[in-house]
Order: sequence, then structure tokens, then C-alpha cells
Amino acid sequence: MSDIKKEINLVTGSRPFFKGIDRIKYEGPSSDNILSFKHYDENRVVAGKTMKEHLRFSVAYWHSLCGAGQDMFGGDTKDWPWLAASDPMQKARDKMDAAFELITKLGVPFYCFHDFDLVAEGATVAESEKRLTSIVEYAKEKQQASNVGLLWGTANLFSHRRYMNGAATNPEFDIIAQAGAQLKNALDATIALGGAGYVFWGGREGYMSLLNTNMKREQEHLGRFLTMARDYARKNGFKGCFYIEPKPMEPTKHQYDYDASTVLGFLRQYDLLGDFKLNVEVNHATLAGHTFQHDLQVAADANALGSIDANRGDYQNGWDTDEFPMDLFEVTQAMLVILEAGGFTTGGINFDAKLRRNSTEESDLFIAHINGMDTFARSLVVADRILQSSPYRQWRKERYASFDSGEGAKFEAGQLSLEDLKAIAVRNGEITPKSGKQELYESLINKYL
Ligand code: XLS
Ligand code: NI
Ligand code: NI
Repeated sequence: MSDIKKEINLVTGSRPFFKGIDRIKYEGPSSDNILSFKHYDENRVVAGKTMKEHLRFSVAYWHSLCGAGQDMFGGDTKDWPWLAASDPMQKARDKMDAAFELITKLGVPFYCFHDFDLVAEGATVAESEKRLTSIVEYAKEKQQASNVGLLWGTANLFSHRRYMNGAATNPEFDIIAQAGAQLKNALDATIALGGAGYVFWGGREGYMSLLNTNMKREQEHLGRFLTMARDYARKNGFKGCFYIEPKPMEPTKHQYDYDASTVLGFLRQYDLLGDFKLNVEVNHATLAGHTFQHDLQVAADANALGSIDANRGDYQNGWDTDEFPMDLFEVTQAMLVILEAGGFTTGGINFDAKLRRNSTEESDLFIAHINGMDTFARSLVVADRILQSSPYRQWRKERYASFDSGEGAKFEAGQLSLEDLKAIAVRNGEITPKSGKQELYESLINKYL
């Protein structure tokens, strides 16, 4: 038995869910094998690190293991065998067997979950805790056998009806306490599984109508809740990074974590920037009216680019469609920002993306992830070449050359007054502005693609 086969058997046991699919291998761009990587060669070194180390891919439990195709207009379309058991613990273990089989066959090094993706919530806090503790033990064994790690955990503080008015920002204190209990257990699970991070996505932390909302008080409660989480986790040995994942709307009309800028302001206000970074999601940035690159750059400039949720929106509508990333032009521009920011440390690339409702075969899960991984791998190589061998950085630097010496440098250093600016303007007379050359920059991306 090959090493790869042995490794897979350890985690899937004798009952594979993805029959006929082996460990996905790198076969290069000329391969016609759909179930192979054309660009993602995990050991290939780019800019001093292997692709695996750069990209730190992660499978999202909720979309790929729990989702079965339901939408607002209809129920499940996918007949996933790992969701068939009626006993909640059996179902949780089946799901985890399928998860680790998928993850190891893809050669993905990480996964991410919400507490109740792993196992269905119980009727009481105690019952939920018991279920979670038990499935975490199972996950621990799986992680050890497979060498797969937890990129981040989180708590689902938005699905249950008790959270219809929010969790940490709920107007009723008793609901905040419920959310706190759930948060504590999700943090315990993340710590027990050696999670490299813990994510807060706002869920229903926002409002539908300002008429019934005390926005200031709700945001203060959110600040308090996050501070409690940080203090508890640090006290209990959590060394990883906390992330906030911005999103402007959906499910609430106005989410408090609107975009990267808004979240940074919030983190500064509540003195959380030392422990929190951002988890930037493509489709959330575009819903906020930005490009993905924009929100990445905002985070990077504040030294708070932590991790990303990779997906793609549908640019003909305004929903969070969470499609798998395939757009090389968009992802290459994102990789430029990520590489210039120094790449990921605790974070990585989590595929917060779901199969289309009418993609119903098990192999579709593989095809989607393989293409997403190939897209990022190819973009990584292209972005690195643009940074290393093209005039890109030089051009951009030269655009600002007037600040590198003389009066421009004095301006940056705060050594000029408004009167000085006037004197300089009078001396210069009218000047001819320089071309921004946007199309030239765009052509560089095309040339290197
Ligand atoms: C929803 C979010 C969610 C977070 C985790 O839009 O993307 O999936 O990533 O709670
Ligand atoms: Ni999302
Ligand atoms: Ni997300």
C-alpha cells in the first residue's frame, strides 16, 4: 500500500463515502484527468515557501458536509449518504468520516467549523455541551491520524430562533447569556482541537429597523462580548488569532461589521486590535460595494489581514451566492495584496463556498475544490512573477516619487504649513498632471496570466 493510501485508510476506515476517488494528485496543466490538480503542486516552492505553506487551504464544514442544496424555494437536492442517520451522534460521526475523507483525499491541510456543524444542537445547554465534547474527542483522533489541523472554529449564533434579534447585540440580556454559554463551549472545542484561529462573523448582529434599535448600546454589548471571549480564551491557553469577518447585510439589513474599515474602527474603539484580525470574504466585500482586493488592502494596511473566506459572487445579482472561486483576474489581484502583506501566518484560505443546488454528485465536491485550489495556485505564481520580475512595484513607487525628497518629503514629515503649500503653488504656477495609466497596469496582469 502506498503511503498516501495508508494515510487515507487511517482516517476513513473501511467505509469510504467517496468511492472510486483516490488521493488527488498534481498532474500538470496538460492532464485531461478532471480529478487532478493542474496548477496546485503542494511541494512546489514559490517565493521561498511551498504552495501548501502559502495557501493553507481549508474545507468549510457547513457548506461541504452539512449543506444539501436547500434554498428559499425548495429543500434538499443532494442525497449525501453521511447525512442519512437519524441518531444525532451517529450522523455526526458519519459526517466527520466523510469530512476527513474529503479533506485528506484533496490534500487540504485544514478545516473550519461552527459548533453545530459538527453535531446537532441538543435541547439544553448541558446536552449540547455533552454532544460537542464527545464529537470533539472523535475529531481529535481524526486530526492526529491525518495531520489535518483546525484553521478556525466558530459558534453558530444566528440560526436558532432565540437569536432572531441578534446574539451579543440582542436587546434581551438572557439571550446574550445563552450566546455566552454557546461561545464558551465553541471556544473550548477550538482550544481542544488546537485551532489556529477563532472567527466571529456577525450573524444577526445588526438591525432591521432603527426605530426599535439602540445602536450605541448594542455595539457596546458586542465590544463587551468579544472582550469576554478574548479574556476567557487567553486564560485557557488559546494562542491563536481571533478574527472578525465583515459583511454588510444579510441576514440583517444593516450588519454592524459592515466592511473592513468599519470593523477596524470598532476594534480600535474597544481596544481589541492586539488580539483580533480580519477574516475577509470575497463575496462580502463585493456586497459592501468594494472589490475583494480593496478590503484585503484595508486590512493589510492596518496590519490586520488575518485570513480569507474564498468564494465568488454572482456579479449580475446582489446576493451572497458563495460560488467557488474561479476568476483568475480577481484572485491574482488578491494574491498581489496578500503576498505584499507577507502572506498568511495563523490564517489561510477557507473555501466558504457551496456547490450549486443542481450539482448533486459526490465528485462535484472534488471538482469544485480542485478548481478553487488550482485558481489560487495559478494566481499565486502569477502574482509572485508580477512582483518579482515585472515593473509593477517600480511603476507604483514612481507615481509617488515627488514625496521621496525635497518639499514632498517635508510635507510627509509634517514640516510644511498651509501657508507653505500656498507659496509653493504660487511659485509653480499651473502644472500638468501625470497619466494614471490604469490600462497599462491591467495589461501587466494579462501578460503574466
Ligand atoms: C456567512 C459567513 C459565514 C462565516 C462563518 O455569510 O460567511 O459562513 O464564514 O460563520
Ligand atoms: Ni458569507
Ligand atoms: Ni464566511
